[in-house]
Amino acid sequence: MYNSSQPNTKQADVPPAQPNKQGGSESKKFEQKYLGPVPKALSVEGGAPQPVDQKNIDPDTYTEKDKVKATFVSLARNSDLYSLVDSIREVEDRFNKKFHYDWTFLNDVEFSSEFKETVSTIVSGKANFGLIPKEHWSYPEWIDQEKAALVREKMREQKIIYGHSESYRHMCRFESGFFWRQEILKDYDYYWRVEPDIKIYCDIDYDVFKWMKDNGKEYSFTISLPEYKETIPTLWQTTKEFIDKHKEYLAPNNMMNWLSDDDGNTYNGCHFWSNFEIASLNFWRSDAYRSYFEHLDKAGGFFYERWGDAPVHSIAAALFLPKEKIHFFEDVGYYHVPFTNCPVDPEIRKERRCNCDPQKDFSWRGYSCTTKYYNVNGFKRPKGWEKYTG
Ligand SMILES: Nc1nc2c(ncn2[C@@H]2O[C@H](COP(=O)(O)OP(=O)(O)OP(=O)(O)O)[C@@H](O)[C@H]2O)c(=O)[nH]1
Ligand SMILES: [Mg+2]
Repeated sequence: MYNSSQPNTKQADVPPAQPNKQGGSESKKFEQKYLGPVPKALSVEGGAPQPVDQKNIDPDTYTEKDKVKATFVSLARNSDLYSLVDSIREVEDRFNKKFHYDWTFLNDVEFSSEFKETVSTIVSGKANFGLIPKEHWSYPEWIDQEKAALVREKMREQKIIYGHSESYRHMCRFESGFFWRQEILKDYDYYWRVEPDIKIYCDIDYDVFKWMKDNGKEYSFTISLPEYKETIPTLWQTTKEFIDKHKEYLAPNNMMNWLSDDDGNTYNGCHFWSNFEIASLNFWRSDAYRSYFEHLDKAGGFFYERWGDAPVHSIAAALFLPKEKIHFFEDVGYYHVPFTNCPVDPEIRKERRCNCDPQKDFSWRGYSCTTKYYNVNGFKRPKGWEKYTG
């Protein structure tokens, strides 16, 4: 709402702030979309749903100093430039042109001048470019590289998605254990991960970072689904060994029952699709996560199997955070091939000017893990979800 070059000047496309008086005639001028996400409610058996408390962002009191230390983060190759430009455009148009948060681009080789010049012209905040140190994108000394190559050969024959790829493994290990350690991110507290070729379908008229911070959220997602089991044969066993040694890291009120259908014995594969994340960098920087990552990294599964950053992040968030710190953004509208999140309630699509087809929404389908997220949290599902299950 406030432009860094024009503090206290409201953007034209956000309505002027009015006193936030409940019940007064002025309150009509506030719409939920300017104050935060659509509020969730708890299902109460036999009773009316109970709204979940949400500390909204009052545009009347929002000033430049309320901005959070946050940045977009995009890991990309030089060859991803024009696919990433499309994504940046989406995020800028729907959100960041109103807030001007910085963008941070990371690469394992130097960005080309074409890359830097092109993205710099379309971001509305500052653009940072980071070169990933070699030790964050290479084999640790305990990995047997021949064994790793044999695994890739076998996974190619088995046609496991990205199973043959060496760079994909470095990418997943980097996104799990290293992006949040980059020097260039040290002054930021929150980030929004943006990948090439994504879409944002709805207007986001409030500051998502501030909303996350004010409401104590540390991790958020738009799509969740089960992982391909062939990519993570020993991830759960390795996780259980860690938890057995470090019970102190398990959050009270965690979401183990979202990850497991038998009290932690086996993993059901549910994970947040990490190509979209708005989250706290400080969560990854915590002792619990650092020590979990180190344990996984020593076990070698990033190379001897094909552990993805999505299940790794998700297991950590679900176990080390209390469930109320994990938020489902049902109203931003998101696409990354091949899945879509599109609000199924027409009122929400209208209010937030979404340009997506609810028939393509993945949230309420049989294969989605978002249904289970609603169940374990006791949330009431959005109006009309039952028409979008098949
Ligand atoms: N610098 C760099 N970035 C990479 C490399 N491989 C992947 N990335 C980036 O890492 C992110 C994830 O890679 P993707 O290829 O999109 O992986 P994915 O989302 O699982 O698969 P897709 O369905 O192909 O999108 C993207 O932002 C890529 O631009 C690499 O070798 N170097
Ligand atoms: Mg991708």
